[in-house]
Amino acid sequence: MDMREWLSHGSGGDGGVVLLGAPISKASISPSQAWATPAAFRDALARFPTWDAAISADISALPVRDAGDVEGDRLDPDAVAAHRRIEEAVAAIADPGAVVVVIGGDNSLTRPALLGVQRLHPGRAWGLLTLDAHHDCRPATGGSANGTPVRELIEGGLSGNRVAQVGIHPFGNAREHADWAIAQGIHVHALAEVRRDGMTAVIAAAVAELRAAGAEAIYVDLDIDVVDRAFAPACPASLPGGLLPDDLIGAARLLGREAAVEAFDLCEVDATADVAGTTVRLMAAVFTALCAGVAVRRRTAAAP
Ligand SMILES: [Mn+2]
Repeated sequence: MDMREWLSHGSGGDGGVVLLGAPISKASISPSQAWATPAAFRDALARFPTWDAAISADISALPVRDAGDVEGDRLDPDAVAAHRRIEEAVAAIADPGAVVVVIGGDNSLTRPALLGVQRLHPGRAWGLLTLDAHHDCRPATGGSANGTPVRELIEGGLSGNRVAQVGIHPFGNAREHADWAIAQGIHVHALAEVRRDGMTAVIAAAVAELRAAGAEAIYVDLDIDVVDRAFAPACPASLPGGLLPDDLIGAARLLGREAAVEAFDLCEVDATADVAGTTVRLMAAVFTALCAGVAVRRRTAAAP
């Protein structure tokens, strides 16, 4: 069985994974057709098996439900209404104990998706872990955009020390946005730190920081532009000198296994700008790895 068959035949996500597509791109600062990506992503899953040899994970036994796509923003003047639809759709997911995975779409989806999972699990203290070349801490003075979600969430009440960012690129951010992130108490892990210490150590440190700050549940934002532009040509803002594909795949596997992680998003890929399927297949590999992680998490939880 391949990953596409697994996803399309799954009838319930209880205790496993629920996938929701968020085909939006009107809030992208740079031109993007990221609305086209959820469908291309599902097709690319046919390239991947339901067996992850790295951690001996059989994904085929994991419950899954494809909740389909939220109505996107193509016919709207902006992304405002689609953001509302994303939040409502996530908040309405009724698969107990499922890990929610939102497939973008541009990175502006992270704010409504996180607000949605907070409604799904009320009363829990949430943390945000991003893998992203950028802080996404631009002020939302011109409205919600793909460069603003972290700032909007913090200004909306998320404590800065419950945010950790991995893979920040030396040329990815204006100084004032980097300064703002530090001033809020965001835990920043630069690309160079990943290269020096390895992804396993950096993810462990980031999760520990969020837990120490009181986070009981963690939302993981996987912006594919954290990966080097040679491997992520379909991300409008990917850069030379970024992470390698296996860094992000490894991070997804680790975070899939992490008990506190309740939700993911994968974003910023414009499938219409891809080269030889490179970026969309990377996205599919990242999803496969996180599902393998969840499969191992459930197996471990079920063991006597
Ligand atoms: Mn981003």
